[in-house]
Amino acid sequence: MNHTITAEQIQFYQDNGYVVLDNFLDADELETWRQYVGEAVAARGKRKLADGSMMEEDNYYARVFAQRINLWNDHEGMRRLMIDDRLGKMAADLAGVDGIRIWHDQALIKPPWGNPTGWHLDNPYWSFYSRDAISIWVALDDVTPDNGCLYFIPGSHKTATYDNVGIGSNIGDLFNAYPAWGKMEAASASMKAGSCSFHNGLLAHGAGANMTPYHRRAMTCAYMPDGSAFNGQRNILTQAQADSYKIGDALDDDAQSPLIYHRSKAYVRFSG
Ligand SMILES: O=C(O)CCC(=O)C(=O)O
Ligand SMILES: [Fe+2]
Repeated sequence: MNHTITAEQIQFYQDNGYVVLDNFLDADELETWRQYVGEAVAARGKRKLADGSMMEEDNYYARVFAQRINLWNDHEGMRRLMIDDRLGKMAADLAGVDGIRIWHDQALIKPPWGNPTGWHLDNPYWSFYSRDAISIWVALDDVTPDNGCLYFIPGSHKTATYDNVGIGSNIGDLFNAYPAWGKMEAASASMKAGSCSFHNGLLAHGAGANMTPYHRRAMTCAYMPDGSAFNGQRNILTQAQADSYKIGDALDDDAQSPLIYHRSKAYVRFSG
């Protein structure tokens, strides 16, 4: 795993809200990620969350991507891949924060001829608000504008608010809420399998349609800066968990949101 982050990459991320890192996984690691993601997703069936509280329905959204969340919860290999301090340090360095917790991982697999991913922001959906929230997106297949690579509006994280525009079938609805972004050009992020990108949780992003007869597999993880507080939204929490927090309480439950890296603490690395 190439987990070095240069000062130039940090600056690019801070300015643009995203960065593409080529050759993140080597060939063996890529095979491991593909295998574990394949096993974990197959074992889920239609369950998006392990406890069955979110199920995939047969609708437009299911043809955007198969979404299976927190695979680290119920697949030992995925747990080892996700609870990795090297990933946490990359995220912490790019975001400029001291500690990184997993908010949720997710496999996002566009089916052959899959629908595009509408333009959206991530962080407004989550149970905490942070201008430093960050996600990794790892390409498990080569991605290009042909099969649903990501697109970003560079710099949009700087002017984003927490106004949430749900992802629907009109891919450009976000631009009704943010008309200035609608006049900007998007950057596409073609990547070889094994490369990755990071994007800020308030960066406008989406993905194109899959115009190929093959799957477009991605493994992603959304990270929460350590010290973030509950904002009243349930998102992926159970109702009991959400009920146990008051707005403003720290989301510091290591069983739900493991701290995978902190500058001032030593963490055991689980690799392979
Ligand atoms: O993979 C996609 O189509 C969308 C990914 C995305 O929205 C994300 O990782 O936040
Ligand atoms: Fe997203």
